[in-house]
Amino acid sequence: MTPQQQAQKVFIDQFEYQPQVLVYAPGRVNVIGEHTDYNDGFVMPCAIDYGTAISGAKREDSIFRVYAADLQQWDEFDLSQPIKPHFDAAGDYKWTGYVRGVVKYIQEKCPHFKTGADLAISGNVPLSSGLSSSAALEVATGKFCQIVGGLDLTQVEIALIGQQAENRFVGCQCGNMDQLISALGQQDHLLKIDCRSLETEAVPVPQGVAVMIVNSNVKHDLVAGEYNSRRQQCEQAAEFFGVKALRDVSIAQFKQHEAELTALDPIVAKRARHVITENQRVLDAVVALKQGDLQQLGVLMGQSHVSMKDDFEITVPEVDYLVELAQQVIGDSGGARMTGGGFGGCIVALAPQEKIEAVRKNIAEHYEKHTGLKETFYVCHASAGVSVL
Ligand code: GAF
Repeated sequence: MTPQQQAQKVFIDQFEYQPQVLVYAPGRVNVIGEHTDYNDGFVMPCAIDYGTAISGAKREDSIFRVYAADLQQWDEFDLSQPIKPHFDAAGDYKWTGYVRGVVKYIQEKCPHFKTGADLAISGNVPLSSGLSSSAALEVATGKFCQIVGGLDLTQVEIALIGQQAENRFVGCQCGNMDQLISALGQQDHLLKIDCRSLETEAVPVPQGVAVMIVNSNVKHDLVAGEYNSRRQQCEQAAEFFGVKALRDVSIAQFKQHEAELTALDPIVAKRARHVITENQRVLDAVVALKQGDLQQLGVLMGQSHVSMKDDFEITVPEVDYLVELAQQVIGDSGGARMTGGGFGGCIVALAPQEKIEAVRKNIAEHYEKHTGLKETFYVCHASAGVSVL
């Protein structure tokens, strides 16, 4: 059953009447440009064909009753009262933070929004795997509120409200990539996003090229992880260069001051090197994709992975190994790298479709033997962003 069908079925089971609204928002995989979004830089993700659906209906009062079908958990809050967190430090009921946070910041933007609703949520984005299940839930919630409340909000505004929920309500200082791609994704395209101007450019996935995702099944958790500290280190580096964000530092400028910054703080210097070079790799990857140059794309993805491993220090050995296994088969016909926030999660590989089975086989033969963990392999399709069905 799809998340859409599941959400509708569960709504009827739990609320015992017919839903009026069905929205769906996808997760994402980032092909290149990691930890560049909160540095005002460039990213190039695509939305994937895994996502979160909300089936719901407007109520006459101001109560939000929410049922998370996959977790079999309830939440309830009143839109006429200040909205407060309901989750605990151990991460229990964390999902409620994404829903409550979005409603809270929608109210900040649209203070008249007091429309209560019943909601059933269901999704199939693997949790804690770096494929943005949280952004999918935030964007789906924002879209749902827009529809039931008749609110004048753009897709970009919905995405940025989702980011605020994460930053100010849940406490993860994430950038804007995941919510933007969940809102703006385009079928069969990657989206180059300028995370400062919010300009986007759709770049077609070349004909015959597969987007593979392999989950290491090493769980990552952005709040508990070191994500926020990476962001701080980037801010320190920007301060050193006297700029608003690392986006404003060219590779030449970095090289000129690299020794000085390294002497001052070698860790901060490495973090800056990753972000500054990664921004350029995104721009180069756009050119490579447009020219159908998969070999060059593979080189850039490989460099991106090494940079995340050595300079940003966000990969884990299991993920490094998955990249190695994928690269062994792909050779110079495409590329592979870690995707997402890091500290576990998934790799992404782009290669001609004929390579899919060989990549799958090489990983199946070696990964579990070597790590004791079983991978999960997905072939995904670049998909459209949030929709009302
Ligand atoms: C996570 C964050 F939520 C994004 O904003 C982004 O920084 C990403 O990690 C790393 O590129 O998904």
